[in-house]
Amino acid sequence: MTLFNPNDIGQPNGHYFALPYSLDEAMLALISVPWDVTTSFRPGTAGAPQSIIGASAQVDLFDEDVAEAWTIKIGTAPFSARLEEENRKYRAIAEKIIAALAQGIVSDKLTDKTAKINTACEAMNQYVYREARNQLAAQRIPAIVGGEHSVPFGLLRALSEQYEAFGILHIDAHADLRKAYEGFTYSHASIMYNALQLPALQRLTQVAVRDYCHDESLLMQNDKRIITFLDSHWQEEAFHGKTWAAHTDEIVQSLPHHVYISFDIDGLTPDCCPNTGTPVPGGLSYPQAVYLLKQVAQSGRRIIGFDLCETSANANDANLAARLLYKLCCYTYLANRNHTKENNNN
Ligand SMILES: [Mn+2]
Repeated sequence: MTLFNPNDIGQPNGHYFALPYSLDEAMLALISVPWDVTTSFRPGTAGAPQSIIGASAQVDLFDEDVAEAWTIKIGTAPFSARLEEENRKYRAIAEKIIAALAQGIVSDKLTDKTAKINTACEAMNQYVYREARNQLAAQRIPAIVGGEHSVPFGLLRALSEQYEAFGILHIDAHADLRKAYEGFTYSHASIMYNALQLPALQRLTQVAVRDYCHDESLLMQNDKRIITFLDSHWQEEAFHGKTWAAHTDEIVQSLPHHVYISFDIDGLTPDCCPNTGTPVPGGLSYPQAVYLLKQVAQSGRRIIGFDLCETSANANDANLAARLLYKLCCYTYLANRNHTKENNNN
């Protein structure tokens, strides 16, 4: 093997950040899930993992918060060509369903097609679940690069078997609390509703939410596990002088010891991700988001996994996502540095 020099330009090798580490030696495994079957508005997130891999070769591996960042063993799980193929096939069917729904058409044929989509999404969940279980069994921290936001469900299921209790830090423009959407049980708009059915989920802390329906607002009020830091509330408080540091402190305090981070890129301001599926004005700036992640990592909490979803395959969007992904990896490493593999369940 040629010697790896973190100061050199990355040489694309199919791995995230063009890192030389094999999956076997990795402490963190990035699982690509090229899937956008249920995307309602604008597809294209299925191409994001490949675009992010391409853009990530340009990310400088020096990190201001983690000096030894380039030594972090970030592994790239193998790409599933089958999943990409299935995505193409079922996306075409889903588009017909979504178009028919927009015209108010209801038919048995449509119901049959919707059932097919739900079966395909279950198979995708099963794939992610198996991948996540394999990584956990090998003592690696599993993380997902999406894909639309439905894709981490299999990973959340695997984590809920691994840990007695954990919380999710959910950064997103949307609440994702719909009980199915457009007939799709495993919709991008339902991921947190589905996550709440997992027995180990003790807290769902939502940040940057600014686009949600009435049913979702009721669930936010009625399920005591959910704490939503609505975008409008903190922005207004900021107008009155409350600092982002003070907000961040409240967000971090709401989280239990074991934290999973679910990062929908549309939680950021739309200039950060102009081509994402459903952009909404408002949201966190990139530095605000990074500061929040850093505070979680430095709080003594343990980050047990994460996902980064809803990035478009567009090269500019993928560039920002690659940098955000690196920060997620660095802070996950930082949060786990003092935990040994032996006390995995502590
Ligand atoms: Mn989402």
